[in-house]
Amino acid sequence: MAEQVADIALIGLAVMGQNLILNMNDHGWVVCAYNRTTEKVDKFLASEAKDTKIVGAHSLQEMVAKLKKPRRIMILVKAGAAVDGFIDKLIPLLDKGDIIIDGGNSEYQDTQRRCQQLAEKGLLYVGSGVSGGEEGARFGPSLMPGGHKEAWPHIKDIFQSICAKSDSEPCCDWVGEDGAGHYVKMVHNGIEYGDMQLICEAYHLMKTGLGMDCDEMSEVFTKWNQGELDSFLIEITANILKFKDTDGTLCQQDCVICSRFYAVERGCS
Ligand code: NBP
Repeated sequence: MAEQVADIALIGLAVMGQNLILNMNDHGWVVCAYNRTTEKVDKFLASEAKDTKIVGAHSLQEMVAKLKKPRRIMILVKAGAAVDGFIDKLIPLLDKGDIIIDGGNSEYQDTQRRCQQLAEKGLLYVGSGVSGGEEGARFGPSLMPGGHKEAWPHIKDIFQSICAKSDSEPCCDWVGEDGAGHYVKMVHNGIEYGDMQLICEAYHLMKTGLGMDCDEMSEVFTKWNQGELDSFLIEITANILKFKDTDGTLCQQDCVICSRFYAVERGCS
């Protein structure tokens, strides 16, 4: 039988999973990495995870056997059927009191349903919003865990060590029962997308109404970022407008704000 060495397992070695594992490793946690396509486990262990305490598994059985008890397993895969698929495969491998955490962007009603499903099996379930993208996952995300509160004492230290800090306060606390974590993440995303829509409407008015060029608009966003509107989105908008592609045109990066600016360019704002 494998030695129970890992504090937590993380399923899903795409951008979010890999970065969160490296973040956990930096904070002293031993993580067992697993992915559906197991070649990615080997690739990760041989590259980014080389010379760390991170261990890997090539099957869910092997992963579960490497975990300290109560077992803590975080899933960070595409929301929807992939999450249900892993939960169904994990249930027969786990013991009462073990904890499954879904850190993806799951729909909160799915999380409510999964809480009920796992409560019937004596397992604990947490649905956690994770915010901050790739950079956040690596160096400090905002975490919004909710679900079965009995799980919180077992995951609190891990979550509050890896999350972002605001004036040394962790950007992570228990947000409530059932699908509360994913509900909060949904509201958070709604605010973020509303904010991006406002930025794009401001761009549209400045460009088509006032005839301003990108440098002039960038100056306005830079000024806005020094006052009440100081925020990540206003800051990157100022930078996007300042950026010149090699042909001198507007930034063509693959991000939401750039693609919306292009929608304005094409007259379909
Ligand atoms: P993706 O959302 O691109 O998912 C890729 C992962 O899902 C891989 O591990 C892949 O395994 C696995 N997967 C897929 Br796709 N279909 C599967 C299936 N049917 N069965 C089992 N595994 C499957 O990864 P991500 O961008 O790292 O995001 C992970 C979660 O975090 C998502 O829910 C996302 O919405 C959320 N999130 C993302 C961000 C961000 O900035 N990217 C921010 C906040 C939250 P494979 O390698 O075998 O194909």
